[in-house]
Amino acid sequence: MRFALSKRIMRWFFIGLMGFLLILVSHFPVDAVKIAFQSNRDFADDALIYNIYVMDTTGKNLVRLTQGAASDLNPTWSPDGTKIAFASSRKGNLGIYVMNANGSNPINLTQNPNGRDWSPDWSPDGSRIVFSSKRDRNEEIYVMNANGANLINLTQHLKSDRSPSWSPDGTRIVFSSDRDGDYEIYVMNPDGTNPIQLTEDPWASDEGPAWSPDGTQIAFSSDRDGDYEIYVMNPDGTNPIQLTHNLWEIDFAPAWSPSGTKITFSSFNHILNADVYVMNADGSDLINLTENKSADDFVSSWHPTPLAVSTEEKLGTLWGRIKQNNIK
Ligand SMILES: [Ca+2]
Ligand SMILES: [Ca+2]
Ligand SMILES: [Ca+2]
Ligand SMILES: [Ca+2]
Repeated sequence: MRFALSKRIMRWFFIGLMGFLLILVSHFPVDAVKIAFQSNRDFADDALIYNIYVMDTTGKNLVRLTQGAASDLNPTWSPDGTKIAFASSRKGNLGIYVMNANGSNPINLTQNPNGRDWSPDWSPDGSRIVFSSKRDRNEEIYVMNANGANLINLTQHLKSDRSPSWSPDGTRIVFSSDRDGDYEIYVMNPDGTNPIQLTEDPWASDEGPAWSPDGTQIAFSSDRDGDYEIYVMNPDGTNPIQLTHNLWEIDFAPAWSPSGTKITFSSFNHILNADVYVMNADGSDLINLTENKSADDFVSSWHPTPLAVSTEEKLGTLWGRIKQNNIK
């Protein structure tokens, strides 16, 4: 009797909880997914002056976030979607900046007059930013707090180390380096220890790694078949799969959608016009998102919040956020 009663109470408790969550969900703001990228569309096509723009996932509703004749490069959304880290030459040499997601309040984090800092990526908890820098004459990967404090050189290697991407569980950083003579993909711990080489193909450049949101794959670009294509592989370097087959086009800078079902990448075509493309994570359904022949549009980053359309998906998003906040 007592058992049956407590089961009934539990059932009503769950119905009540689900109702409460549904009411919460209907009032819960869910951001549409946006994609940030860099473009020189406000300047002459051959000008190396870029601003940062956002568009929706169909390439529409373009908004320019930065302005001015300095170059703003490598936009990367913070894990909570409120900020964008980027590299900018607005103080002469490239430095790492953070601005609000609407482009307001840009702050120079690196304050570095020597060499260039570029290619930022966030730790999954948003507390740190990893980036490439040429400040000590060869490219190294540095990490700092998200406010610019506590800068540490992670690689300390005489060859070029670049393009860091943090694993979604926070335990590894993947990057590319030419330390064996040509560019390969490596992983290391977030303190720089235990670097492990993942790819091994002499004469080909493996570059621009990006960890998938579920942690199970690393996308990268490689010219191992003669020209640059987008590949994915397991995080231990096994099972590389070629996703693009765009002969004579330089396909590079892959970036995952928050759900991991799509990948954007950038491509220079045969007349060296760059556009941002999107495809399914298996390489199917390729679409040119920027379709802009008169300017170079490249290096994309997805807003991290998944687009929720149905109530079930909204509930899933909400539940994910509740879990995330509990972990914090
Ligand atoms: Ca180095
Ligand atoms: Ca190689
Ligand atoms: Ca290609
Ligand atoms: Ca273009």
